[in-house]
Amino acid sequence: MPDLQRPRSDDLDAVAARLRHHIVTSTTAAGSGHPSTSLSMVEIIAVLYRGGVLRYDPSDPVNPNRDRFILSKGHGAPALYAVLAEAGYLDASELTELRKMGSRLEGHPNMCRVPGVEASTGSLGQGLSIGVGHALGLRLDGSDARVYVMVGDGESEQGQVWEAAMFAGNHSLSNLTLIVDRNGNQQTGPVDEIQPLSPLEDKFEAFHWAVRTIDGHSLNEVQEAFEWARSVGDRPQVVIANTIKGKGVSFLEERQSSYHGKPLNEDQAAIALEEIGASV
Ligand SMILES: Cc1ncc(C[n+]2csc(CCOP(=O)(O)OP(=O)(O)O)c2C)c(N)n1
Ligand SMILES: [Mg+2]
Repeated sequence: MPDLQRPRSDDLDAVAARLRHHIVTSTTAAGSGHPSTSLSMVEIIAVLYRGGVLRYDPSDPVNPNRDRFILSKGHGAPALYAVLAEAGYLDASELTELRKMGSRLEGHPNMCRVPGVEASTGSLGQGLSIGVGHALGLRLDGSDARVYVMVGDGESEQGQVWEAAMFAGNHSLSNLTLIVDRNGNQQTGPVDEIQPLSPLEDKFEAFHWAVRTIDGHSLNEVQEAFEWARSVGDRPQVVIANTIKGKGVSFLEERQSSYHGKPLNEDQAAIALEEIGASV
């Protein structure tokens, strides 16, 4: 079997801008969905899929040697669909079918309908457990494929996340990388006011994980973090990515804690697209 490629774009800034464009247009066309959630994860998925991190082939989506990306915070589906289009799994013209009756681009990702979706998520808290299963299975198979899971910070209040983290640490699952999209906000307000996670680094270290904290909007820092993760070798790694909910759209950034799950109307979307400035 030929080696899988790690696709790489020359212009990740342009990739990120296109992802933001599609996040806004798809959720506005749907009249529902989670644009601010999706905007906070853009640089991370841009680097994963187009920055030479994940090995994959859109013409062979279940190749056993592929690296896996599991979006545990499944309400970020508009971002996942946008990057799957960027990666060649979907046609970008389909993105505005999001959440329409009969569309396979459901509000939360459905692995039975969309190629490239590794897990059906949306009920928060489950993705890391699924990733642990993949990582353990790949190790048993002697595969060098890697598993990447993204969780939200509000999601990380759930007990199942910590059960999976404890298991991964105890079993030294070095082929597993967790990304925490630490945008500081959950559905009803700031994480620090509802159920603080701090000191998050210490908690993962206590569970035998290697830990790195970065600016999740710096393409360089994201890229370096994934290089670091691959080099760790003896334990699972967590990249704690400090992000901004709604990043790239000024009026979402200003009201991070009150814009969860709200699409932009047509006028707002026009302003947002101007700020994003993508050429699509
Ligand atoms: C088990 C479960 N409980 C509640 C919800 C409803 N819900 C959807 S998004 C969300 C907040 C998630 O916050 P966070 O993980 O920080 O994600 P963000 O949108 O900030 O990226 C909640 C509570 C859900 N989807 N699943
Ligand atoms: Mg959050």
